[in-house]
Amino acid sequence: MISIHLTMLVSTAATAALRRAPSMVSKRSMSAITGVKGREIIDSRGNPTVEVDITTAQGTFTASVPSGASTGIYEAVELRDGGSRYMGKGVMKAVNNVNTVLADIVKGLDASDQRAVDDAMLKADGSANKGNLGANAILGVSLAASKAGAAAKGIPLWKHYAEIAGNPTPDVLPVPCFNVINGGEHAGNKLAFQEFFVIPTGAETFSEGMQIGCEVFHNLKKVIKAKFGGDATLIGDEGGFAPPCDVQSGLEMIMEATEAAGYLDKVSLGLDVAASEFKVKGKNEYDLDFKTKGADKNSDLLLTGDELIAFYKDMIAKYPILTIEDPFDQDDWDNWTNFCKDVGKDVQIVGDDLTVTNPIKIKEAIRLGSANCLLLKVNQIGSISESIDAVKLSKQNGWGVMTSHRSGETEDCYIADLAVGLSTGEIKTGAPCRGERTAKYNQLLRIEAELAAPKYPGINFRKPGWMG
Ligand code: 2PG
Ligand code: MG
Repeated sequence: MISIHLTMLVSTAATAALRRAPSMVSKRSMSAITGVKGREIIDSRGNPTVEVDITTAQGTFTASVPSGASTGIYEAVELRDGGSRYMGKGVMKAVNNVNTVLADIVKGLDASDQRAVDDAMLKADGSANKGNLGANAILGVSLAASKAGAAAKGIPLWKHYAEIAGNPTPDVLPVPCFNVINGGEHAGNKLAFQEFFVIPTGAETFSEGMQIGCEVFHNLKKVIKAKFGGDATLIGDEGGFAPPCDVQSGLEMIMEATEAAGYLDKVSLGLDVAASEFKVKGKNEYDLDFKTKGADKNSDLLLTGDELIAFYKDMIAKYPILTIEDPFDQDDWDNWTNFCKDVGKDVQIVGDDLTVTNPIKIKEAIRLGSANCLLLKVNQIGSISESIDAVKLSKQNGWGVMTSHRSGETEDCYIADLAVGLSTGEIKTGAPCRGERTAKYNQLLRIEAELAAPKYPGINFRKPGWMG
């Protein structure tokens, strides 16, 4: 009975489609959004996050939203349910906003017109920080629409992003920054700094860079095991090791692993300090022992802004460090500015919590000379169009742009397409370990294979070509 009914339905639809001559089916109607469906899924840390399906005549396109742990206080609002379900981290309110308000607004819009889709949602939210509908709800729709838009044009996602942004040469693969040691809020060790990058600046191609990153990673495991035993080779939130080391011995072990792998001439290093996490409130001080409480605390690790600058300069002199992210707290503009003016010519100073992918904050950092690179995190601002605005503004002012994952991730890999489409020249998406991290690196390997003449900027990752 049921199968007869279904057959009748299908044949009625088929007849209707046949009656429409192909020329009558406009491009607009092929890419018009006909369905929007949100749901709650689970991220790499076991917390709920938003996934959205967008349907057009060409099918259903799905995207999901990442989530940070060391979030900046000026990021767009991630709507969480509160209460006891999932320790308050449920996202059913955001999902409901996708399925009601946002679905009503975007249905009928052309998915390939990203700006129109995003603008309509921003208008409906009406707040400065997406606090009404939730940046996680809005971004889910924005991302899924971008995938539907690429399909409507019959082009890969990276090319669609390039077209939206006006990038005529989307042929540059990003230099991968592999976060091989995890600390800060991303690991249970005492290490204050959050991320330690191995950066294969001396590779000739992206795939060679991948190989170098993986081989150094495996060698690092051996170095850590020899020093601290097997228990110390457990991994943190972004797939890097989380040994009981301090900053300098972490850098030392990475150098040792790089030498053992035979790549001393091909590897540079980088740091994400994530210093907002350990700024002492109301004082010009940073507590590098912030994870120790009570009497065991080491007061030698309490540094003033000047002392922290001196420490960075010492590390820069001793190790091949080319990039430092969030060296100071998100509101500590003076130390940012002093430091960037001092070392910014040779070392990239990356704004994450400071700039939150927000053009207003980026303009201020440009005006003061507080940073010289944008960390691009789409969920800090909450839409693809605004993310592109942030990238163009940064590039037009001579900044580098590092595309970034979040510490809570999904298997979705659109940031790989974004890095190529916007020629960001650099990307960080964790260690070459854990599926939600390798999903992005693997998508970059696919794009590299697909491009006719892929470029790899290597040491020129701060100026990869297209400058907005
Ligand atoms: C960062 C990120 C990603 P989180 O600080 O740069 O590595 O961490 O997503 O926790 O903010
Ligand atoms: Mg950061």
